[in-house]
Formats: sequence, C-alpha cells, structure tokens
Amino acid sequence: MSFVAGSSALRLRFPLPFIATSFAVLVGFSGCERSQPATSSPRAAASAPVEDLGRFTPQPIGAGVEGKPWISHVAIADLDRDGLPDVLACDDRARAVTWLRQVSRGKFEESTLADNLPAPVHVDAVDFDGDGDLDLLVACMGEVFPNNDKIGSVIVLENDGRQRFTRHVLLEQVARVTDVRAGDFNGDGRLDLAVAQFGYDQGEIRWMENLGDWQFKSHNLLNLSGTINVLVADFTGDGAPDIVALVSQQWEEVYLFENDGRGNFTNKIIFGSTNEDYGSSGISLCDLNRDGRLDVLYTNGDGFAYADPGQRPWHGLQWLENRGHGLFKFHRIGNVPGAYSPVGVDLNGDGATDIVCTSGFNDWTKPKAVALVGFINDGAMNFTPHLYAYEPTQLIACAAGDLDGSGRISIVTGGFYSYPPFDRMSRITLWQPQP
Ligand SMILES: [Ca+2]
Ligand SMILES: [Ca+2]
Ligand SMILES: [Ca+2]
Ligand SMILES: [Ca+2]
Repeated sequence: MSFVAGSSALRLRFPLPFIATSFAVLVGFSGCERSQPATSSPRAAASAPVEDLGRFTPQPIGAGVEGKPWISHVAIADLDRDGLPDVLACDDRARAVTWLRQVSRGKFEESTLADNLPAPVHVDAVDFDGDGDLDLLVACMGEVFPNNDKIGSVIVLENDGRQRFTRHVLLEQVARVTDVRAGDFNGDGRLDLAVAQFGYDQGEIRWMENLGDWQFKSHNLLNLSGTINVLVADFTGDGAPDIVALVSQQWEEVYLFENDGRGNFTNKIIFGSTNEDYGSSGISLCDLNRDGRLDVLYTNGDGFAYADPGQRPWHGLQWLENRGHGLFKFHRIGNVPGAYSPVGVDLNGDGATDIVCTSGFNDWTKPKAVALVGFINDGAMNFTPHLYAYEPTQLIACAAGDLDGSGRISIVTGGFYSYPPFDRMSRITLWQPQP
C-alpha cells in the first residue's frame, strides 16, 4: 500500500487552522454532481474499539533496526514463484528495493534487488514484459522530503527469470514520482503505465504508452500536485482498465479517469474534502461488499502536512463504494489517528472482507496510541475496530495476505521514523495470526 511518508513528507503547504466543523462538511461527490454536504456528524465506527493485542504476534524479519528506519512501502509477492509468498520493500535509508524471500514457512532472508535508487517509495510486482516472470515497477521520488526539483523517476527492474534484474529507467528528471502501475490502456496487448507524480507545485498524472522495445510515449492526464497513488482496474465494467488517483496537495480529492478502451480518458472527481488539511495518505483496491465491483479503500492521516506534525481528530478510514457507471458513494468507517495503508482482507476468516491499516502519525508519547488496527466487518458493512498493537510506532507501510498457505491472514508492516520520539522502532515486521 502505499505510502508515503513520501507523500506526506513531502507536502508543504500552508496549513490552515482546523475548523471545528470541517468534519461535518465533507462533501461527497456522486459522479460529476456534487451531492448534498453531509451535515450530520461524521459516521465514525459506531462500535467501541476492542483491544485485541494477542490476535497477531509481531516478529522482525530481514535486517535489524539500525538508526532510524525509513521503510516507505511493503508488498507481498511470490517473486521466485516457488509457492511461498515473499515480501518486497522500499528502504529509503538504503536507497534500495529489497526482497525478503520466504525460504521456509515463516522464515525470511533479505537481499538487495537494486540499490542506488533515488528514494524508491512504491514497488509493484507484475510480469510487465509478458515472459512469465515477475518484473518490478518502482516509483522513485528522488527525495522523500519536500522538494520542487525534477528529480523523480520511473524504473522497471526486468527479471531474467532467476531474480537477477536489469534496470530500465523509463522516465527521469520529472516531478517526484510516488506510484506507478501497469495496465493495457489502449488494448494493443502491451502493458502501459499509469504514473503518479507528487511533485511539489508542479506535479501531474500521466500514462505512458508502451511502444515496444522499452520505448514509451507519455500522455498527460492531469496537472495537479500531490498525487499519492494511482490504481488501475476496470472500475466501470466495460472491460477497459481505468485509473483512480488520490491527489492531496492543493486539494484533497479522488479522481476517476475513465478509459474508452483506446487510451482516451475522461476524468471526474469522485470524492473531495472541503477540509484542506484532511491529510489524505493512501488508497487501495478492494471489493469490500463483494458485489463484483471494485471499491476504493481510503485513509487520511498524513500528519506531516501540518506545521505541527502529528495526528488530527478527523483522521481515519473510509471506503468509496463503486455503484457502477462511474458512480461512487463515500462511507466513513472509523477514526484512526495518523491512518495509513488500508488493506482489504478477511482477517477472521468469516467470509466478509475486513480492513487493516496502520498509524504513521499518532501521539506516540502516549502508551496507548494505536499503531495497528483492524476493522472487522459484520458482513453488512458495519465495522468494529480491533486494536492490534501500540508498538512498534510510526508504521506507514502495510501489506497482508496468506503467507504460509494456512488460509489465514498475516500482516507485514514497515516503519518510517521522521519525528520524535524515536523509540519502539521497527524496520519490517511480520504479524502472524494466533490460533
Ligand atoms: Ca517465493
Ligand atoms: Ca517478466
Ligand atoms: Ca498498450
Ligand atoms: Ca464492491
């Protein structure tokens, strides 16, 4: 999921004083039409949080903590296709993408796949060239903290089939890149790329048409700074991959770029907040209500955007329900101070999809500031928060999946330490479910 301290880290705007009513004036958009502002109080989780500390047992994996770790992204993929899912991570201290190979159930060995990368903040494993092995799409910001220079890049690490990688720099010297995902947008059989460029005041969203032989042609989609994530999926049900993007800098908005199947996109806002300090921190894909349409999970908790970094009372988790035909409905799920990295998974195995997320920016001087939280779905989209852990702190990266073949979900988190207190630190942590 996604990051980003980067994201956060990187914004620089002019924080406005919080207006007490801002929560109540979240504006939901339905298609192009602005719906009635929600004037009632925010529908945070109705249920009281359940302290559930024994549910997952944390265990550091890979290299240990040295200094202040900066893990901006983790992902789960069976990179060597040996049947055991592995973990991929962006380590911004090491300027590297690393591979934590699961050598036997629950045991991981870490190795560097590529170093000297300029602030890698997102890695996605996909067979980009169609030869049967997993290649890696890497988004590089150039510099994680605010910077307006054209230092971003898009790098593809091409797998030779034995997990040795050739580096292809597909785009460089552009506004800082926060996310890159693949999709065949023009239907010619070659995977193209959707690219999020956070920038600073010159960010943009583009797609890069794959011309073959590692040649690409860029097509601009939107000139706005602050894009954190792009998601690629057929959101509208016509068979062509669309793009959803989260933009956070000047405005806090989620865009749908609807593809006509030939790479022509029409965009519209599917959610916008009137709170300029909403703190958008990430989106991910999930069919939460299992109706066959992919929905968008969404956290706001970027505490770095403020003059005084930290949590805010309106931080939390929500989902944008895909109602079809490009229409989305906003639902608040619950409050999470400093919320980051929402992941939709069935945490308790009852057939309903739950959500796990982390906190990157809580009040860590308090012993019971939550760091990892699950929202358990009763099957009717009512969620009860389960507090899984108060430490390690400052987790902005999260992934989850069945890592051991048991059918039960494990969680992986990454720590990114950008402000004090610098204690209870972690680098990469595996959270295994207890029986
Ligand atoms: Ca493997
Ligand atoms: Ca490949
Ligand atoms: Ca194509
Ligand atoms: Ca759905």
